[in-house]
Amino acid sequence: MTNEEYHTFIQPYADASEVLLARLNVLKHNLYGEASGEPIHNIQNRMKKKESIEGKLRKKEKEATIMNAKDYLQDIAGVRVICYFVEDIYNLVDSLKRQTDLIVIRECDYISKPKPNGYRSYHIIVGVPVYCIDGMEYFPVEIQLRTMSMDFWASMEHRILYKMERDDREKLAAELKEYAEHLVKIERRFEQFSVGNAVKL
Ligand code: 0O2
Repeated sequence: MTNEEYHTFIQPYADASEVLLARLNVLKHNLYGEASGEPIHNIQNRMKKKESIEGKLRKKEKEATIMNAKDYLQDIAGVRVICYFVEDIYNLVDSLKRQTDLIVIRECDYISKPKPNGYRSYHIIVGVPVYCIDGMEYFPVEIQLRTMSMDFWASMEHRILYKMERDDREKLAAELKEYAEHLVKIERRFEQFSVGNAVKL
């Protein structure tokens, strides 16, 4: 895939991502009433780089073409939503699902069923309608919803272990799994201190 092909290809995915960011920002401000806090701490987004698209296609044993990227990759546009509480994640997912012009392509709840290594997050791939002069087409955007503690763990694990070769892999993986379990406990403790149980001074 040439640089030019990549830039033309990526544009509608970037547009879909922008549409979704706008929707998430609206939910950030109005999902709960004034008295309660906002559900979202911060939102990050990224477009998959050309080299990363090519690498992922090669791993799937597909030729690195634009056609294959469109057919086999659904995480070209990615949005990460960092929330305060687990409940916020489920409320946001419900609200997104009620937006009838979005289509749910795939979802995976790694919160109720964490990965064996301790990874937790809610993944949902939605088809976002993008309108252009030729009409409308859905483009997939992968949304990862996490609490701050899930994000802390996943970001560190991504940095030091995920897809890495290390001699101490097994030992480190066991230690990280233990930390993931500690974080679940801390998260639950924080839930007990949430707004429902507090009055603003
Ligand atoms: P990167 O480097 O973040 O881009 P897919 O791989 O998307 O075709 P799959 O296997 O269903 O299909 O994806 P999954 O398991 O839902 O994971 C998608 C993304 O979630 C990963 O993207 C990671 O960003 C994140 N993720 C999943 N499992 C883990 C984990 O164990 N640790 C961490 N830190 N992140 C995880 P990529 O493309 O694999 O990686």
